[in-house]
Amino acid sequence: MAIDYSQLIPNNVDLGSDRRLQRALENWQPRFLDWWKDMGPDGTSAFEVYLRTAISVDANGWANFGYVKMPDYRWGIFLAGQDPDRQIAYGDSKGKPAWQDVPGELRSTLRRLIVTQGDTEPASVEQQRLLGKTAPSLYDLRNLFQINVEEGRHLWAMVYLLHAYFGRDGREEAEALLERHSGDPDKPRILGAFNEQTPDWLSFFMFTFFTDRDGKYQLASLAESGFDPLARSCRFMLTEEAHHMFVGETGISRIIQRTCELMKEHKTDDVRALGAIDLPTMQKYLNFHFSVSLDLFGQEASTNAANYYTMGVKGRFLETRIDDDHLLTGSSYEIETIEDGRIVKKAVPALQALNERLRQDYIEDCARGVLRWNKIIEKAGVNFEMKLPHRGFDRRIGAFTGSRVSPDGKVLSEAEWKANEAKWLPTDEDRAYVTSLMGPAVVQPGKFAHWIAPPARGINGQPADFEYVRFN
Ligand code: BYC
Repeated sequence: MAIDYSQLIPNNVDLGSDRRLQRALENWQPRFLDWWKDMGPDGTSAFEVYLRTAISVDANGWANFGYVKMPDYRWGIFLAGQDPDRQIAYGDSKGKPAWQDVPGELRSTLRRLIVTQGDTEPASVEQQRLLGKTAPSLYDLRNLFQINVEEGRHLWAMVYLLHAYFGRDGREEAEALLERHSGDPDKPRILGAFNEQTPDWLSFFMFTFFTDRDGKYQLASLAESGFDPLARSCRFMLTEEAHHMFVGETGISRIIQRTCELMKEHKTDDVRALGAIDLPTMQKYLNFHFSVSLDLFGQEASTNAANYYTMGVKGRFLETRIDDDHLLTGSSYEIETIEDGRIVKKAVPALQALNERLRQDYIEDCARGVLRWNKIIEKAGVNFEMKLPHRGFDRRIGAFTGSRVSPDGKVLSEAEWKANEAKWLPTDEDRAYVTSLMGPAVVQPGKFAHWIAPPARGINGQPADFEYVRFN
């Protein structure tokens, strides 16, 4: 029986008027639900979760709160409002009207970017599949599920573009998005960080702080795309993304706060003996997630990035606010690289350095969050400072690959690295300790696991003991 998708899938793309598109989505939707059942949050289909659902893009419509069973969540398709006069802001097509359809010569490039973006969304849901079993509170459990359903919606956003604009190839790519799986040796996800595990809540909060923030910067660059439907999709996705980073930042803040409280109360640094997560262990997790996320920006000098820009498919962060010629053909940009065993600064054509420039914007944003974490530590009177490691630390993509760089930016021999690695990155023992603190899930309203402080306020103004998840 035909499903009325304009009813079932809230949307502002007039789905009801396009039979071909409807049929394509009718085909894909049950596969998505099968994937959600098999690879989404484990054993949760009967839970009723206090979720926000977007039913329109305006201020009142994008955050509708209510109890929803996740398989019944209405994964809507929303593009930010259209500016009929929008012009492409950069590259060879600068000043031309934004494209409402895919220019033939950009078809494979755009498809590839949309697929790469789309691939990360279900990947993160897969990575977080088991976390519900060890949630430190109902509040946190609800936030995990909110993020999961919204990553699902972001997948829908990219699948909509593939179905609506890329014909048969697009439909095949949409299928493949459900066939690759995080960490699968035969069919892995496309980007490295999305094949790592997110086995515990410290990892989850670090992931949502660091890796979701890559999402923010990549989406912001794609929000500058000359292909208007992509730009508008990404602009709306960014609205939801902010909550994901909030969960990461406040999650880590609350762990820091709890740890510092225990350190003060018991006048000790040895908080492991007290069942909390010590600050040096948090620093190691930070180092890991930061460096894995830096890799997501690609090579420092990249002809792909130069081509994306020149062709008008992917811009810079807040492109229109930058005061330059938006062509970048004559300018250069300084990147760091390794030459003769030393880290050196080197000017490269600015067009080639766009990945690095975006990475730099990202690093500055991360640093502001770390500063806020340090304020909590300082306020507690504890003598410890969290730091972002050097951008060359433990990298697998780009100029630093194959070199050993310490967190403070010294190039090391393999022996020096080996002698210190356990101080800088989580060891098996650290991971086992953090895992030992996880679970079983804390399910009494208003109660929190011992190692994390309660949040400053509830979701949507709800009280501390609100029943965010009802188990049925
Ligand atoms: N892993 O010239 P380069 C999010 C490949 S997160 C594996 O630098 P380019 C989210 C690259 O494909 C945001 N391979 O590449 C967060 C290329 O391959 P070819 C996701 C990698 O294209 C949390 C080769 O190396 N969105 O939304 O400039 C939860 C040369 O590299 C990696 C996007 O990424 C890697 N890390 O840059 C949920 C936006 N890096 O051409 C969601 C779309 C590079 O030699 N993607 N390679 O076969 C892009 O804009 C670009 O593909 C990248 C790579 C920036 C990722």
